[in-house]
Amino acid sequence: MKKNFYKTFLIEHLPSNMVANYPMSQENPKISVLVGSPNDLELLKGLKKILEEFDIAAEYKALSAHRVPDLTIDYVHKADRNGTQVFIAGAGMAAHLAGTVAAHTTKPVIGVPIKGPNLDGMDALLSTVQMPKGIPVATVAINSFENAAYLAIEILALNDVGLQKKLESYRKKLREPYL
Ligand code: AIR
Repeated sequence: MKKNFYKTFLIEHLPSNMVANYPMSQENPKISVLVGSPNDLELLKGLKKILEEFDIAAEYKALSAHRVPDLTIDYVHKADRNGTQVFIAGAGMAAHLAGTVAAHTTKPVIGVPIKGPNLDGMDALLSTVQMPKGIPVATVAINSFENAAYLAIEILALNDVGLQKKLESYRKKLREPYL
């Protein structure tokens, strides 16, 4: 109770970059994963499994940059303040979700273009990857939420030796079929 009061006090009174550096309890998500539609949520199975294997707390939300822009922006601000270190944003078609997230946080944003019904995902790929200079979105392959998860883990591992070790043993396993 005391701890929560202290945390709420910090969130309300300190600049967000300072709050983000305050060591949050385990239940605070390190990674926020957004998709543009509830229909996209099923694509997150592989990503969820990877984050669980690496024991990383994450939060999952369906939010559309076009249909609920206000809720999307509110969520990004809150997640940023609550300690999210990396955002992953996946959307299909005219995919502006990752760019919108990036506009409202200085944390790294990983974009995942989702394959839609018409252009084989090229529409979302180009909408996500072609950010004008100044505000980047690190874009992974079409539907590749798994690579988004690994990239997010690599970013977190910059400040986490335990996570770095886990990544190294995962990479060793990848080598096995070639030896
Ligand atoms: N979308 C929804 N709002 C903005 C975008 N870009 C995307 C979703 C989904 C596709 O549009 O990410 O991949 C179709 O959404 P729905 O809800 O019609 O299935």
